[in-house]
Amino acid sequence: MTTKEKRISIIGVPMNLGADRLGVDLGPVAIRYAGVKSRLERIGYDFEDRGDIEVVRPEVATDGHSNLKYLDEIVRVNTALCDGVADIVNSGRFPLVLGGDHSIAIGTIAGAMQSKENLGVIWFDAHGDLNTAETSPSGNIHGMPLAVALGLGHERLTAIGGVGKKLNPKNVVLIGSRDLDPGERQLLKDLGATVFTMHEVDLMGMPKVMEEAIRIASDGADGVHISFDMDAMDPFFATGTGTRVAGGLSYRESHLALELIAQAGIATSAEFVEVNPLIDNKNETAETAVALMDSLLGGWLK
Ligand code: 5AB
Ligand code: MN
Ligand code: MN
Ligand code: MN
Repeated sequence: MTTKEKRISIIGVPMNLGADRLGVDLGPVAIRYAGVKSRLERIGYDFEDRGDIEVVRPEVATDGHSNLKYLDEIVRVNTALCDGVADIVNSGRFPLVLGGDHSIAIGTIAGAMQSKENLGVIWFDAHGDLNTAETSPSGNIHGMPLAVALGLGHERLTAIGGVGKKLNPKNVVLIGSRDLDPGERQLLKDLGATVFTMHEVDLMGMPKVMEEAIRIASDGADGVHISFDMDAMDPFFATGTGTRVAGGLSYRESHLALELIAQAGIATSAEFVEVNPLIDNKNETAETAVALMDSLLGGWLK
């Protein structure tokens, strides 16, 4: 099941505990309000909305782990999300997850891996999301999901979806990076994952970056997950996201990247995360996210 077929299920995750910031929990409702259903139906998808995974309010969540804020609740939600995504795939449909902060990639990727031998990932983000409790400057788990998917981090996080089900770094590609912590830089060198920072995007241009990214992520893989953090975009085009970093992807660079993935037909699951309507301008960032989904899902292909 890739985006070349036409059955899709969305699942919302109103998570903010991984970012320790109010408002990003409203991402799924903002994206629905921006018209995700009608947009995808217009492209010809058989559309199903599986609703939201329940997430408790931070005021009542437990928080007892050093430099891993809200670990217990984040484990619970990601375990449910893993099951939800695996169930969507098992019913022959494409899973599209709406965030919520990026800690939910732990559950999305674990769920997508259930039916795959070797899943590739293309990770659009200003950040590496490769911290562990030992390296994180914030203790926020939304800065850790890619490390967890690679098998690094607290064992209760890496165990979600089954111990041993981990990404191979040779099929992991980061695009748009421009704010990497020292521990993340070291880890990237040690792992040998591919990184196209904004420097490479500027030098090579998006067509060449995507040609290589698509080849590397799908080489020997039986599926590719697309994780799109809205902060990959320049803040000019995505105001409503919590950890903005200047100098990001333009509107067209972002769309072109996803259009080229659609054309290659490699995507088997996707998530759009870190939409925060409380710090946005008239829900523009959710609207941009929906337009990006349209590009990834082939709305522009004729
Ligand atoms: B996002 C930072 N690296 O670990 C950390 O938005 C920021 O999912 C993480 O990419 C940003 O706290 C997480 C400083
Ligand atoms: Mn505990
Ligand atoms: Mn992120
Ligand atoms: Mn980010």
